[in-house]
Amino acid sequence: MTKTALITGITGQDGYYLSHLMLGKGYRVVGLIPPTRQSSIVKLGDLAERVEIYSVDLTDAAALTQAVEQLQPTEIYNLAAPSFVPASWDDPLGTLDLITGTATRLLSATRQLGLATRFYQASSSEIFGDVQSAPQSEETPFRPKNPYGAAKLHAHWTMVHHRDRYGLFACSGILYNHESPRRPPQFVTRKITLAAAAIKLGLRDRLSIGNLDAKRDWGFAGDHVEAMWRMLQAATAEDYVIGTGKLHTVRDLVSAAFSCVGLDWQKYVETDPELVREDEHFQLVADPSKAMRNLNWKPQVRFEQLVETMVQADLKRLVANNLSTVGIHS
Ligand code: NAP
Ligand code: G4F
Repeated sequence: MTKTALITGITGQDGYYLSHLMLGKGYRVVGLIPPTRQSSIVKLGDLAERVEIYSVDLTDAAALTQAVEQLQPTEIYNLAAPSFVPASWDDPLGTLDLITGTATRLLSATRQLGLATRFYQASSSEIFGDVQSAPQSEETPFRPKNPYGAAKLHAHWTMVHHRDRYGLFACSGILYNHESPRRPPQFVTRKITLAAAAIKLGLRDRLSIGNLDAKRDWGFAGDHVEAMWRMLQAATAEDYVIGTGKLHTVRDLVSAAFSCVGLDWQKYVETDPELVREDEHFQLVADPSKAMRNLNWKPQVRFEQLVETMVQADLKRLVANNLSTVGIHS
């Protein structure tokens, strides 16, 4: 029988890579998209015709339950979230409601309907927040430092409660930063690769950036969605830390991106104190050994390859757009 995968946040970066993976495995893929966000379907590009769309407001518990009852999914991937961390300070309650609320509503629906649906919660390294040690594993204490991290932690605990109390097959992937040419331009990787490409093509001459010494564990989105799927195929429902285990600075990122286009980054990059986040002294880096051991998962794409792919994609896109500046964000 054909398996059905239900995905919230299907129009985001991970939604695209996960849909691609699931379609390749023969799943019927259904995206739950709110009526107000139907215009985002265009972001699915070549997959728009291959996935099904179910229009539903993710904040409407009854409508979500009806969707789950009708679709009878084999697996649910709950990816929808306002995912740009600084924005969560502007709307903490909206962030909490969408992230925690959607997880709770979907888990409750699965439980009430008595389904054997397997549930994936898109958690984040931001739940570790102000870490006291590095790298972080599934045993590391949670100390979120922003409304986004707090909402993701609440969603995580809600999932754990449903697993422990009701026996649902549910798990969290605690994912570190993962990137691709589909990453929106406000995130630092894409901001940099887009700027390097635009400067190379003579479309702009500066890039303003925040803290060059900030560090992250950057992997490829395609690798990380593979881990999501593997978690739901495991014999037991468990949570996993997913990342490359390697730290790089924003300076490394800028240097790698500009060297892809043969430019000296120091001539074009300026720092803007307004873009520096407070209190970023911590080192968020994964210890993915549990996923490597239990899921036989490991990242395939190296940092330099990832940056190169993103820069080349941005060059191609800008050239294809007739060198227009559409889509360039400063
Ligand atoms: P993304 O590209 O920002 O996509 C987010 C998705 O959520 C989009 O489909 C977006 O719809 C939808 N969404 C946002 N706000 C919404 C709202 N108020 N109501 C309904 N839908 C809403 O994020 P991603 O990079 O694919 O990440 C997928 C998930 O993993 C997210 O939950 C994110 O928090 C989490 N995560 C990501 C990373 C990472 O490094 N990428 C790391 C750890 C965890 P539109 O397309 O209409 O905007
Ligand atoms: O690309 P970022 O904005 O991603 P951030 O905040 O780490 O969050 C991403 O990863 C999380 C998982 O670890 C996800 F949960 C979350 O949804 C999202 O996908 O910033 C990365 C780093 C930060 O240290 C930031 O301070 O880059 C630093 N940075 C330095 N200058 C900058 C800039 N970030 C942005 N966006 N813009 C800058 O100019």
